[in-house]
Amino acid sequence: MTKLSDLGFDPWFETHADAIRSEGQSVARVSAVDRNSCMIRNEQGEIPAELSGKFLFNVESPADLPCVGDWVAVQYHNDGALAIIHGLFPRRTFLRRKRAGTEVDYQMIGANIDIAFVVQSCHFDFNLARLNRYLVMAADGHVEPIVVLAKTDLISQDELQEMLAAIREAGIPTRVIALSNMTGSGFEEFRQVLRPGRTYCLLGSSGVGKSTLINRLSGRGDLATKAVSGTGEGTHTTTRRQLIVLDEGSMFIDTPGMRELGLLGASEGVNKG
Ligand SMILES: Nc1nc2c(ncn2[C@@H]2O[C@H](COP(=O)(O)OP(=O)(O)O)[C@@H](O)[C@H]2O)c(=O)[nH]1
Ligand SMILES: [Mg+2]
Repeated sequence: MTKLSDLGFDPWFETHADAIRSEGQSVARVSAVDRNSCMIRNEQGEIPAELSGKFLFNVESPADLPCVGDWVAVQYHNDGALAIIHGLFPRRTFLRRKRAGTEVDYQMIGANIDIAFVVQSCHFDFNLARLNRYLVMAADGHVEPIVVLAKTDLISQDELQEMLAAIREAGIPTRVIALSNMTGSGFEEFRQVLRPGRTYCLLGSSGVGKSTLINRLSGRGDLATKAVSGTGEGTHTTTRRQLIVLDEGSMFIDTPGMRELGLLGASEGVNKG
């Protein structure tokens, strides 16, 4: 059976448990959030969850709502087939974006992420300003970043060296992993970063190779999309955010593309979904 610690519940969260969880309540992790539904993961598996009336009543901003990766206090109903969310644990780390038109209102993208891989494709996507915006976003939420330069098969060794040099010249000290999903070059270095019970996410434009990378990790192909339809909903797949547990125990939060993150400048938004 899965333990909560396998899902990332560690002593830091444990110290908050008494304040958040009332008698008769359990701890679970939010594994998917859709427009008006969510799922949680516990020791048994994944089940639908709803917010208690009192919880909803106390919500003052979107950031108060559970997001994928959050730890929550829940009560089970229907023989454990439904969870009611009563409380939200503090977030050790988070990724969030400003909501359009406001300075203070944030939308959560994911919580309790240990490492964010900021993925750019060497081929068409490499852009230092955008890379910096992602790194700022990670730093803002206390998430450790690692830069991934993907599709190295499409450029020469010299071109790759120039990109690596450009990153250093821009004063970015972040670790960089260069890889190709086609040849497998660099993949082992990427895989070595992953640890069971830790949570990762892939950030980056559409088309840079994020899903291909997750599918390669899972070794099963198409896992990212299967996990979506596997919940039986499947219609709002583009807005859905979900937690994927890989066989070796590491977890990935599948985040949407950049346009949705509000990071795209007007000139960058065309033809990338
Ligand atoms: N040449 C090359 N193509 C890749 C690589 N990784 C992914 N692709 C292709 O790039 C396209 C977009 O990949 P995808 O994983 O869907 O990107 P995502 O939008 O970031 O999830 C697909 O056609 C992939 O087959 C790579 O390392 N090299
Ligand atoms: Mg994708």
